[in-house]
Amino acid sequence: MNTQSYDRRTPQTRIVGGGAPDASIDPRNRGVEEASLDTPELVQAIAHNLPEVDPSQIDRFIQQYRRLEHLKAFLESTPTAREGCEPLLDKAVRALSYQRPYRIALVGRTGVGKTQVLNTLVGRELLASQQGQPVTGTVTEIFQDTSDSEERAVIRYRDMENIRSLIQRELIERFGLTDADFVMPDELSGEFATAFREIEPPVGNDPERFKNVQTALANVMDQYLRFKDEELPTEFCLTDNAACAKLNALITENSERNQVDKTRIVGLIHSVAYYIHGDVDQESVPELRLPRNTCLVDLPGISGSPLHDIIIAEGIQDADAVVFIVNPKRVGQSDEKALVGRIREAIGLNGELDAAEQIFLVLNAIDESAVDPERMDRAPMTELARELYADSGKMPNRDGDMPYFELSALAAALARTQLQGGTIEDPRKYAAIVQTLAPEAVLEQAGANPEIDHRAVLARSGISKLVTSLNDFAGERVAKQIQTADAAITKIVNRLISQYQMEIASKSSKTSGDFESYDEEQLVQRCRELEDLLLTFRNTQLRNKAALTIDLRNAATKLCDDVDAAVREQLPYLWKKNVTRDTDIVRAVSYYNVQARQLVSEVEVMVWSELTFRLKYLATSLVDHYETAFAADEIQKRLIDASYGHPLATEAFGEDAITALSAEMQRGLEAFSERLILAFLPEPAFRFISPGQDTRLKAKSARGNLSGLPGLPKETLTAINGHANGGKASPLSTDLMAIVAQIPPTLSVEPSSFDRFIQAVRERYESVVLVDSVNALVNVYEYEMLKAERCLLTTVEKLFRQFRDTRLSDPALFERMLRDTTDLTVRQEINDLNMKIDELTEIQRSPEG
Ligand SMILES: Nc1nc2c(ncn2[C@@H]2O[C@H](COP(=O)(O)OP(=O)(O)OP(=O)(O)O)[C@@H](O)[C@H]2O)c(=O)[nH]1
Ligand SMILES: [Mg+2]
Repeated sequence: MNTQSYDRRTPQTRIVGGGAPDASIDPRNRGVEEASLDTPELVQAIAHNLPEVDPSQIDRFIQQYRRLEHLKAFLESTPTAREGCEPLLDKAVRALSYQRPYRIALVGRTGVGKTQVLNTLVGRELLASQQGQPVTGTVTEIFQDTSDSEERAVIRYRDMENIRSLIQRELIERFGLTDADFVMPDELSGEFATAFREIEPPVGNDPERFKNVQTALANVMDQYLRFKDEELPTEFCLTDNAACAKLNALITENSERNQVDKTRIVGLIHSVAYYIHGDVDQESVPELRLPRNTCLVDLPGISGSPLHDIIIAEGIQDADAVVFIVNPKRVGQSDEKALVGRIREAIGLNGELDAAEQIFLVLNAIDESAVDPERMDRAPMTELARELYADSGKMPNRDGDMPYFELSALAAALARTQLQGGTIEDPRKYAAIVQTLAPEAVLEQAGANPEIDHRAVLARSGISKLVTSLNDFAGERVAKQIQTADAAITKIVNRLISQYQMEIASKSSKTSGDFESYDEEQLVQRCRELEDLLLTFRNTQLRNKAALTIDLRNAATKLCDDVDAAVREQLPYLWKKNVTRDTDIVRAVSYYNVQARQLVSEVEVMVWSELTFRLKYLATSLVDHYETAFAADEIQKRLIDASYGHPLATEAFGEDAITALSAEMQRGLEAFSERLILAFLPEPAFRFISPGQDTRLKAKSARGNLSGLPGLPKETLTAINGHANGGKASPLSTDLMAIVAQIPPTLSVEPSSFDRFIQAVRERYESVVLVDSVNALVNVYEYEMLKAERCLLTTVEKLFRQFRDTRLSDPALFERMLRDTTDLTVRQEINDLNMKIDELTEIQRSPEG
């Protein structure tokens, strides 16, 4: 036998083992404990604990269970939402706590046979029952089918907390005491107990009733103070006779110990829980089998004492079914009706189910009835039932068309014992009961021990009808539980959704609220900003065109210098190669003409190819210029930033994209520059030797007119120049042949001798490079820039079209766009609320609906 140190501050030890639930006072403690179970395990656990349900019910139960889990997680993450939901949430949690046993409480006046009914149902004389005086003294819970090896009972004593809450509930609240009448101390003490007894009944209350409750509570307090420092036994092995005797002495009202004030302790016992193996031989009386995980609760008799009333209220509080037992001898007496009021009051605390369905009215000990059951007057019972089910709208159909059961618990117990092969103490009494109750069950009258059909007796006892009814009710209970949970969850969810919707409405009214069109506008705006950025960049470039042209012209001048240098370097070789000395002046002149022309045309080709080659550098410098300006204005960065730094933007405007863009520009400008010189070739002014020059020189030589050689005659020069320059003499239109003719025809020539020629050559091409080519390249550059701009604009447009489409489904984009919202907090709050509503809507979808 275990003992428990009865320290006032020590919380009561929890009842463990047997797979039975904690019989804690607060029903909230019996929540859904194994929320993390996987579905198959959950199914198994539910099927095990609710064996009366069918598979579809299990499914529905689990669906509600999952909904509840989801809702709990939601409330966990949103503590403010919890406020006000607690009662409904508790209701749902309670409804879905499949581990909670099916609780059947037995109530009725003392001696009506409550304990006898319980003993009959468990199939043995487990609890004390006796005629003539109150026996059961406390809430007695029987958990069957324990898996513990040893059957045991566990007593739970009242602690100071419990006594304080009893006083609060039963005296202060019930009788409307105020602080002026009475202040509850932190500690219970002898002084307080004395003062407590002297509290006067508040006006407007029945003083006798007040005194009774006051005395009952004072007695409990006395017992507490008397035993608070004692080690009180809590656990009792039911196979140990001495332990059982000790247990009965503690818990039964009529035990010797409880008769004397000094040793009386039953008031201090909150409850006793029995963990038993149940009916080992279920096959013998299957009609008396109750659902698994049933907890039968025996209670003291009503009206026995105010404390009993309190205990009954505590015991009934969590009951699923209440078996209200009356005795035929008392039916119709006025105080029986008064009991009904108490019962209804006690059950009203629960309030979840219709009282009519929940209360099973039983007329017990029909074997004792003076009259034959066949001719019994049932009017008083019907009257009582009417009283009991007064406002429930309908009378339940229990036994035939009667609103109550008629039974003989004793006859049933004796028959059951016989069917289980047990022996009964007093066969004569059994025979007598059978004779009155079920004469047809007497098969053969063989002296003192007649042969009896025990099953027929059991049937006649009426108990199996009660059991069947309780079993059916258990099935309904699960359906009700599912319904209750569904209703509670749906109610919470709907309430929260409408609350959030109202919050959104009120928040929206403070801002424009229409975020969708706000987003659209924002995107259009952003897109326009980017277009402006690119246009501004282009315009700035165009405004700088004059400066760019000057820069480019400087570069072109340098280019011309390089061409000159190349010509200067090459000339001595060309000179040696082409111009020979001949003493014969006439021959020399004719050779010379040909040779000089050869030289000039070789220089011409060289210059053209040099130019073509070098103009590419001008193209490159333009691309460089573009890149530098692009970087200086941070165009790339601004494009990406304005596109919310979105991954699509970093890709579209990334390094690779920009490099590709300038490569394209480079290609365009280079291709153009390569053909640029070709474009000028038909220009006579650009040609080093005019087309007609050759023949004219030949004709001149044929006529022998070679005057001016090595210099050419003035008119010849004029004629040539005039032709080369569209008939007009120009300072540039110098005849190159004539200049060559002025160079001393020696093999090695002073480099400075070529100066005049080189200068004349430059005069030929310089303006084409510095003016025409530069202008053309700048124009093409402008065109290429526009091409690049168009390309960027198209990308921007495409990107923002994409943004508009994915705005809501792309959290990164949405988040970034949110930052641009002027009323960010409100927007954020509304967004949060919308997300909550989304989650709740998911929970809202009830499989029941
Ligand atoms: N003849 C007859 N006697 C019964 C029947 N049921 C119970 N009794 C007897 O009535 C007496 C009281 O029965 P209990 O079961 O102790 O009554 P109770 O309602 O538990 O009484 P309290 O515990 O005091 O509230 C016992 O002697 C039982 O044997 C019955 O159906 N027929
Ligand atoms: Mg009893």
